[in-house]
Amino acid sequence: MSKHTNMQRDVLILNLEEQLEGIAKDQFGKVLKDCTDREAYYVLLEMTSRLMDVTELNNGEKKIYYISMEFLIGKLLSNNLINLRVYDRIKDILAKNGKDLAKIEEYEPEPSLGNGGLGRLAACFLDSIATLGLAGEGIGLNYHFGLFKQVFKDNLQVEEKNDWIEKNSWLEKTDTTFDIYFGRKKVVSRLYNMNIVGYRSGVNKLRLFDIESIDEKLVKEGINFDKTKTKNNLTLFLYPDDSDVAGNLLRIYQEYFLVSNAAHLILREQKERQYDLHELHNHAVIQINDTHPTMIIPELIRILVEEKAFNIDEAISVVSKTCAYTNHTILAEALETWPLEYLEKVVPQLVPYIKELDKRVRAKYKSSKVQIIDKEKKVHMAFIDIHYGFSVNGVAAIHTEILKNSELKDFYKIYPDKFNNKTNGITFRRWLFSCNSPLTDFISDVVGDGFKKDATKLEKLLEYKDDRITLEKLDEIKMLKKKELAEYIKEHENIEIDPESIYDIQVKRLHEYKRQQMNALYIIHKYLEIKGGKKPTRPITFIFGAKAAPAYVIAKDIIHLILVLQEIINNDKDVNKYIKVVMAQNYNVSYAEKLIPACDVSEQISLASKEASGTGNMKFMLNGAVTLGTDDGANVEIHELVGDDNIFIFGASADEVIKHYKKADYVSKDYYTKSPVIKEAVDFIISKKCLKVGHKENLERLYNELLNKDWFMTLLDLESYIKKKDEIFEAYEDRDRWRQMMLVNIAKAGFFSSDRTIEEYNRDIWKC
Ligand code: GPK
Repeated sequence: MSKHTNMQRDVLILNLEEQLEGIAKDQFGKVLKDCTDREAYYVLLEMTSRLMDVTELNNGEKKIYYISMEFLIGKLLSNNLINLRVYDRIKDILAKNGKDLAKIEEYEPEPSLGNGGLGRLAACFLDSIATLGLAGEGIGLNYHFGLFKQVFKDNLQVEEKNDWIEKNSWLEKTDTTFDIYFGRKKVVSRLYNMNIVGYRSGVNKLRLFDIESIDEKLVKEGINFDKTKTKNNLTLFLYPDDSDVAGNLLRIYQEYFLVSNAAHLILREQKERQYDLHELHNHAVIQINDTHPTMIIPELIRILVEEKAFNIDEAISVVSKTCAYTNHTILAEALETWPLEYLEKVVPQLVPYIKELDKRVRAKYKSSKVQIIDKEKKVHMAFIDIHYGFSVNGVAAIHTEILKNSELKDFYKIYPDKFNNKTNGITFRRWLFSCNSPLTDFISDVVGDGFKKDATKLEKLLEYKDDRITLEKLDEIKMLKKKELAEYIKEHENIEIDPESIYDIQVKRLHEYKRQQMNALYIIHKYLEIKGGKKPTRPITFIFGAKAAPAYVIAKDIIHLILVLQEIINNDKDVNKYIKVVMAQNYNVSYAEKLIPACDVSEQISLASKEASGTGNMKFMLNGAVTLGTDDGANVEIHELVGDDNIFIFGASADEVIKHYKKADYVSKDYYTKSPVIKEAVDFIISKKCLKVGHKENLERLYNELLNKDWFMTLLDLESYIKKKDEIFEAYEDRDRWRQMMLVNIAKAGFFSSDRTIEEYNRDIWKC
């Protein structure tokens, strides 16, 4: 950091109180004490922006461009204050003025720029890239209504637009605009910047592109709008409903709009720095976050050839040395394949280049399995990345092995050196320091502050494994967080929960492979047991949070079932003393920050082989929850780190599951017929009790799905799940053992810091 900016920063920080009063006076003509919480929020926004403006930009000869359709950044105020090292001082000043930062924060709208793990990972990565002082930026889109806002009506999910952008926000409008062409159709883009400040480090930028000609009024009812009006709708929503052709085309428009802007931005910067574009790979590295931004490859090649006088061989060579690809899933539906015909419609200028790339592969490799354009004229986007990028990484050890040995094995044979693993991570600044300050402070008291820069230092906690006082204190903090959550849930869901009960939490996007339906079947099983006179030792609160894609019918049926169970169970006097169900409405990052610190049992129950990594599992562990999970994704690594005694693993292994798929020999009905426990639970879905408060159509469809398809093998693992879950609840009663498990989980979480992940990306891929 230069002396100049350092000094400006010091001056600002020395006079924080004066500054805050000055801003309050300018903006609202009041002293801070008299400001409302909302006004205080704007004062803090301005203060933080000023501090960021005098924090030096991270710089370097080579820059990372993390291109992603999603950045699920969450609220930024607390995080920015923590990273700028003024959090405690600001808190004190506010307290002196009768204000509570937590209350003020409620007025910050949560940016709605992502959907689930992939988007949240991108946000954690930006935090770590900045923290490690690497020059790097995120490039994404500025969706006006983002992902939808979820509301429950009549026990169903209803989608509403999420109007999150305020005039006064972290977004900074720039003068940069580009002309983006879709064939001959032109759209003008506009760049907005957001500062991403590292922890005790410099600042980077998140670049968000928008269209100038956006028309928010296109959205009339819910989240419906005219999908064909590209010039006006392009950045309205993340994930337009893609169940029809217009939705698919819009998604391609969005993806091309993203990458074409990115290409312009990157090439402009190379020019400003007077770099030779033949050396692009020495000054830029582009990380392609899943296949969504894959078109950056043909787009860069096109521009180099058509506008920068490269020959095609040179262009392909330099672009291939610049681009790296991360795979986040093996689910076929998420591996994009676009009909060539769609690409011809949206981006005809790219098609000759895609065909050229395909032709070169064809000339070299005969196997039909590695061709970019298949027999049905579908373009396999991932295959472009693998052939024409220099790195392919999976996001957890088991996931990368599955890519190498099964899903992408034909590619692994050709390019063994391109494949590498980068186990995901999370930023501890948000998922510990900010969301759980009592725990953070306590850990600092016990083992010192070192873990804040080097997360592996959390291991020092292990020395206190037998220390009663430490263990009791951990439990006290958990109770505090459970009480806070109970209050929040009372206020937001109007459900009363007992902090003395076990909090069992499953929060993540709703998908059949994540198997929220299996959790629901356990709840039914428990309900029936209680009705039959078998009571659990201690009350249990089952908490869910999940949005279903608007066009994903079965996922919405599962939400319906959970809401139906919530209504039946919470209103049944015989049962609600022992169990309760909470389906949190509009689960998002801010909600996660309240749920995770309060959790006892972390549900990570995906069908083995299907969850590439998971990152919620890491956040829960870090906050002292114990995992109930399958040996899938990063659970495998958690399992290895904490050992058999500190985790509860059940269910079929990834190998077994893959075999079932290969042989196509899984028949869910066999499990239903053979097991009375399974039968009873599944039948309850269409029982009179459920049909009374639920909808026949939804419940019957779900019942039939489980019985006749069950593509993600719920019934295969249900019995072992029930057994393990009973075991974990039993284990909770051995309070000493449980507290030790909490401690071990926290102590071993250091590996999952995204700082470690980013160090590995940089060491093996980016080399900045
Ligand atoms: C994977 F393919 C995708 C996707 O479209 N969206 C998404 O959130 C998730 N993911 C995986 O499902 C998680 O297992 C993983 O932890 C996360 O990406 C980040 O890698």
